[in-house]
Amino acid sequence: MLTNNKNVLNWVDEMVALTKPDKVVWIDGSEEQLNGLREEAMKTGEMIKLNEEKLPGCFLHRTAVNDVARVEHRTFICSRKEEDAGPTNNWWDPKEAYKTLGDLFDGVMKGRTMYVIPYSMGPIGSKMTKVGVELTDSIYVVLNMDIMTRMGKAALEHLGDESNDFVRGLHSKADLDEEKRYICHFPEDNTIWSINSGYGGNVLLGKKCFALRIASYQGKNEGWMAEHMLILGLENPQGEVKYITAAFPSACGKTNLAMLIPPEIYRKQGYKVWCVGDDIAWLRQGDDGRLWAINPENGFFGVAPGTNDKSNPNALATTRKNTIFTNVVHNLDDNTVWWEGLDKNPPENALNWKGEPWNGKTADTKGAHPNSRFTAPAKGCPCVSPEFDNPKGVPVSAIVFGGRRAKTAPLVYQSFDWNHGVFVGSIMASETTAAATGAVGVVRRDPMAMLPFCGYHMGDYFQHWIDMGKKLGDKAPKIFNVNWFRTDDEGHFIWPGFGDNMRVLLWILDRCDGKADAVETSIGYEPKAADINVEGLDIDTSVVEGLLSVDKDLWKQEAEGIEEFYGKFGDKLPKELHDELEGLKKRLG
Ligand code: GTP
Ligand code: SPV
Ligand code: MN
Repeated sequence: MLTNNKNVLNWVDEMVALTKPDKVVWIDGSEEQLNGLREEAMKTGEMIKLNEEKLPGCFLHRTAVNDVARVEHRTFICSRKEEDAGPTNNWWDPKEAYKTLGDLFDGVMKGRTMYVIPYSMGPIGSKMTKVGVELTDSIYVVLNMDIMTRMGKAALEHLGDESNDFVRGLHSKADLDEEKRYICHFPEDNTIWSINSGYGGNVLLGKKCFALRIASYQGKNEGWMAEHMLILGLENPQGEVKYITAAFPSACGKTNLAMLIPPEIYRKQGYKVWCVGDDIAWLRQGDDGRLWAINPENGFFGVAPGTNDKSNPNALATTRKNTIFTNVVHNLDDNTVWWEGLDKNPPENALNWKGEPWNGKTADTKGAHPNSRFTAPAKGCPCVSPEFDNPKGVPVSAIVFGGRRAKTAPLVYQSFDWNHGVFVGSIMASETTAAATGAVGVVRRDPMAMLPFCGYHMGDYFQHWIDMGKKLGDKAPKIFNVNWFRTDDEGHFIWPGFGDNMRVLLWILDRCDGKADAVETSIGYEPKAADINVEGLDIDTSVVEGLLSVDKDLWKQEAEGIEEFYGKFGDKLPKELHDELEGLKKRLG
């Protein structure tokens, strides 16, 4: 045991009595203990050790074939009142959920070991940090939590001997039965129960379950925000760094933007991008009145396919050491890994993500799962921010929303003010991706990229955004929307994206500094096409004009869609957002 905290000890005892493991192991975070677990997982085949010379400290893991993504239809918010979960969440009466899952958890760890994982979300010692304890029967979970969080003794020391303010997470793989797979959140009890899955977002309980669903609820009650946002610092040639947070839905480009390498023309001048976080931001008003952000995580759980030397060299470099790969191709010739979009040289003698023989030269099926991922320590990233562990976090100049929209949304626009910015975030829509089970490529509303992650009523969440704006006043960050995914008539992306997104970020920061002009349109402020620098690109200003065009007919349809979506929230829709929608309709004529 690593603590004298009775609240922790009593709860662990209770869960041991329920799940009845043969053995209980407290995870202290030491390399020695972790190495023992790696050995054990290699013996059972749960983890495959990769080529130590080419990929030192790296492992491959394959999940069950029916268990490769988040399961939104089996994810529940179990607040006492149904109304508190709101119209966008699956609600389950907590009494019933505890009963149904309690029966499934009863004796589930017989013949297995329970690992007790204390972990900290946020730098140890930060006022913004919160502690969780996850109980699991999966070594894969322990080894991933080691990368994704600050795990072990230090987390319990941060909690102290008296505090009861920790999130109680219980997870069992059970038998991976998808009919009995449940991811349940009890926001009023600081509790998460997850059973019958072994896939990242369902089982690394510090991530989406705690740092977004539970934390968003805590943030509403305590006056801060938990958001599905990357955090990056952009350094100019004078050495000044300004920070931007950006919310894009799953698999829509957060990791890529967070680690961006500027185009050559900017690199030469001395511009740099620093990565503070790639998925989650906790935001709080600082003593100076501004909004400050920390990344509660300690690693990246990134999408593998499409990651390569051109698209995201920093992410690729990050994955060359101490990384766990999940559901990618295993190259048997040199015991390394491969995925679609890594290079044009797929291995011939390989196993696909299911572990079946696969010849990348002749196969007509994908080798890696589209949602295959890498778990890599943030400290291994060549552009990790020097502020990464700063307990104060970083001050935010701009908040950016964005999604995958083939036609409607322009490359970039700025909101008229904070409340209009909340409106812009609330009307986000994006094509679905492989990050969750279900259809891919279907446009759905995903406000602030939080549709699957908001732990309470989305109408109250909008109100919380409005209230935060009132508190921040004229110190509030400016709010923008971007879309890297507009397509031409053949369905090709028009904007080059990736590193070139820097060109858009520069306009955004210039707007924050009052240095750039804008054109007022019916949806917000847009750059003049000439203000997006296309030097060194294969496109000219007329293409940028196209990317910035606002099709009023499409937007009129959009306004109808928004009205219908807003209808779901009834009385809980803040009046401010209703007024913003009326304003948009008026401007569209
Ligand atoms: P989650 O980890 O699921 O939250 O995803 P994410 O938002 O971090 O997305 P990520 O950066 O991993 O990108 C997902 C996919 O989008 C990858 O296949 C990328 O190659 C692709 N992508 C990212 N940025 C761009 C871009 O600027 N343009 C285009 N065309 N594709 C992009
Ligand atoms: C996402 O789906 O947004 C992810 C991956 O970041 S997961 O941890 O599975 O949620
Ligand atoms: Mn994500």
